[in-house]
Amino acid sequence: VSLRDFALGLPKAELHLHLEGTLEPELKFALAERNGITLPHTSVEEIRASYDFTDLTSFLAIYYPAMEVLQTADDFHDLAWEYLVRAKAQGVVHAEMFFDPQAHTSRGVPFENVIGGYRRAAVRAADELGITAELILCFLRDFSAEYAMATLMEALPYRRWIVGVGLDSDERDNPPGKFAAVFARAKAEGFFLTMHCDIDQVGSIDNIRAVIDEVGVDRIDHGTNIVEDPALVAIAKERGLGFTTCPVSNSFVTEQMKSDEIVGLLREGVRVTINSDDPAYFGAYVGDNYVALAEQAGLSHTDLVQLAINSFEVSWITPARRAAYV
Ligand code: ES4
Ligand code: ZN
Repeated sequence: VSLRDFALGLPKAELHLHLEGTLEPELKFALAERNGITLPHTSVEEIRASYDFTDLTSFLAIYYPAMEVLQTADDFHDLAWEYLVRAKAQGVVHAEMFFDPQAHTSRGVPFENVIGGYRRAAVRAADELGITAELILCFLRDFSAEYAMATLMEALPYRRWIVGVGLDSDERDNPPGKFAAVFARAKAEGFFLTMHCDIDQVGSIDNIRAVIDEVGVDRIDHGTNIVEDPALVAIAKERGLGFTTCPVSNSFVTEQMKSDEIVGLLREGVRVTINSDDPAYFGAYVGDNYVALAEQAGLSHTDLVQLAINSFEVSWITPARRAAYV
């Protein structure tokens, strides 16, 4: 069996996936039509061509405006459902999916539409695809801590539908400490915690240290700059901390996949995982990311198996949550 077939067929969990980053040009076009929105583009090909960026800032400047087509609960359902169908074809048997409610509530879309549509797709995936899916509420770090706290409060009535909270968007000038109180409250409410520590940010290693020591996260999203501090790597390994890395995304927002860092951590026994981040924008779903990293770094079939094992070990599947599906 070819490396590609092996990588795609390998049962895996996807743990770093932004649902808003799964908006394929075809669906964007269809939703614009359904909602009577006039896009600046007249075809799917033009939308695809507009998904063009060179770094994180230019990516986010395309990413947020694209979401205007998402309005009703059905829209959010359709987005998540299409992702889950694609994910299944990539070997995903469990997905923990980020969603950015503030990217929608900030433009007047009710929180209920967002979470209601996403949850309906997750339940449907268990029924019709035989795969489990959970939601992780992500705060946008370029908005205020007060708005994040208000969003957390708005989410509490839906807590059974949310496994954990995360933090994403532009890390520059928005260090983890800005959200210390929000994450302390989320932890007290029983949510698992993760935060993005993006690649090669100013002060990356200090942010990673703060996220481990002060916030007390259960996982780190990206976080491969941790290799700059071997003592911190040793702590991460000892605690079994999970890292959700995204090779193809890295190659878009920086110059490279960061395969040396990812494989270095894997060889040291740190629980690194491979994920897709924003697959509609980066052109690679999670299995494709396994293949890309394997080809770049010369990984063996056994390495890929270890990466898949890691994805289950650092997932937030718990006996109680599993029981809720059966
Ligand atoms: C993101 Cl690549 C990336 N970085 C930061 N925040 C994000 N949200 C979605 N994709
Ligand atoms: Zn991400």
